Amino acid sequence: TPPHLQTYAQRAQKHTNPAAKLLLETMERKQTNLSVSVDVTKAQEFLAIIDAVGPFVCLIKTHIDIIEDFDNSLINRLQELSTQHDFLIFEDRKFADIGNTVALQYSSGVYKIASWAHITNAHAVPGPSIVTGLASIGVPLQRGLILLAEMSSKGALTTGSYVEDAVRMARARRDFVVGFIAQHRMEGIDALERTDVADEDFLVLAPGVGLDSKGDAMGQQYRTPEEVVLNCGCDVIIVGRGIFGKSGEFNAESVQVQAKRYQSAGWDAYKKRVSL
Ligand code: 5FU
Repeated sequence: TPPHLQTYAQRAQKHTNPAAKLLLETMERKQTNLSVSVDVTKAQEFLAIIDAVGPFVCLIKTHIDIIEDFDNSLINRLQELSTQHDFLIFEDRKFADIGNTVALQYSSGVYKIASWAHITNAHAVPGPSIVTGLASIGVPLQRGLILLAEMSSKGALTTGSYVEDAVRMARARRDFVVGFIAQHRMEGIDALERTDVADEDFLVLAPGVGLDSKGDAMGQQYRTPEEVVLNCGCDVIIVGRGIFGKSGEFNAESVQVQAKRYQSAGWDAYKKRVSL
């Protein structure tokens, strides 16, 4: 049975990467495949949104470098919320350099991403050495890496053989690479169909999800949770502005209404997919 037709619980039992296993267990336990992308620039609003959506998500996605008033206490608070509300943390860092540099960017500097993010991501463009560099830091800390196979933006260059090569890079490091940012499940691509690895299970995290809008003025494109999860076999829906609205306009009640709405839409699509 291909991964997208198995339940998250079944997949959690078999997964060998600690971060992916924890994520799948969390999805099953909380009945949610929703990840909220908290793209706001003030620490207080960032934490308030996370506290509000925490009960409804499996994963909080961050861009830690957009916070204007960052300090280390923010990370402590984020970790407390992660424990309190039972979610994992995904820093959407999109590493894109040589192995030695990304290892330093991942472990060091102001943010020390590896010390708090269960999952981070990288572009495939530098080739396999980017995975080797990040793995040197992430594997000992039981982290997981997501490769960017397909982007959601209009005119993205992530097409054709680039996507296939990203999947080949992931297959070469299954202890650390746990999935893809993509718009479709990758086994659906003919050139990538394989039967020799029965236990291969990559999670597909899909950004570009919205129920009320088709896109924004800067090339973002949205599809519904049903299109993404049921029709295209993605596992996690990533939603930003569809849930929190505009940066600087936090309203706890409306954020929770939207988070519940996306949680149900994502979970209903998943139940249909696995025939529950
Ligand atoms: F890799 C990608 C991608 O292909 N599309 C994205 O939109 C990442 N993203 C991120 O998901 C982007 O940087 C935002 O943080 C988030 C989408 O936010 P939105 O408000 O739901 O459009």
